[in-house]
Amino acid sequence: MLSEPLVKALSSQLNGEFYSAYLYLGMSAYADRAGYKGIANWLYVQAQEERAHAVHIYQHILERGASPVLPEVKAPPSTWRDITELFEKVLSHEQGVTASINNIASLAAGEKDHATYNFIMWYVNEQVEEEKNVDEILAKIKLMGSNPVLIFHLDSELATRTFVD
Ligand code: OFO
Repeated sequence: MLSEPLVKALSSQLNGEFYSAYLYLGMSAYADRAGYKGIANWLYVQAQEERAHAVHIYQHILERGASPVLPEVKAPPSTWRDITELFEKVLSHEQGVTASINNIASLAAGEKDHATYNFIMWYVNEQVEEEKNVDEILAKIKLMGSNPVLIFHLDSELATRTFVD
């Protein structure tokens, strides 16, 4: 059975994952309207991944005999100065998510809840991957400057991403 503090922390993370999905969905719409169809696809797939992250936390809470708390998901911003600012926000958002996941890992370890610790380790590893991917995209965007050919190539590259649950 999950402890109260872990139910609270995992429920808050569940809510945060849905917020991430909302944030990336809104970003995807912005990129689509700005003509970056490939970037829009990458963000849309990211939103699908975030929803899957939320659902897996929901399932873990239930499997451990507790009830998830489901508060309101706050609305994300809907507009960005440009694609650089958008990906800077993705990176800082993911860094915040990493801190929150690490807190849950510390809490589970402190309580000797090995099942939750093992469960949350998947997220710890996922955050390493997510931060690395966004960091690489951001570095490319900064190198490209306003070169339309390079931007086109990056957009085409990001158009190939597909969702894998
Ligand atoms: Fe769920 O990994 Fe991003 O937020």
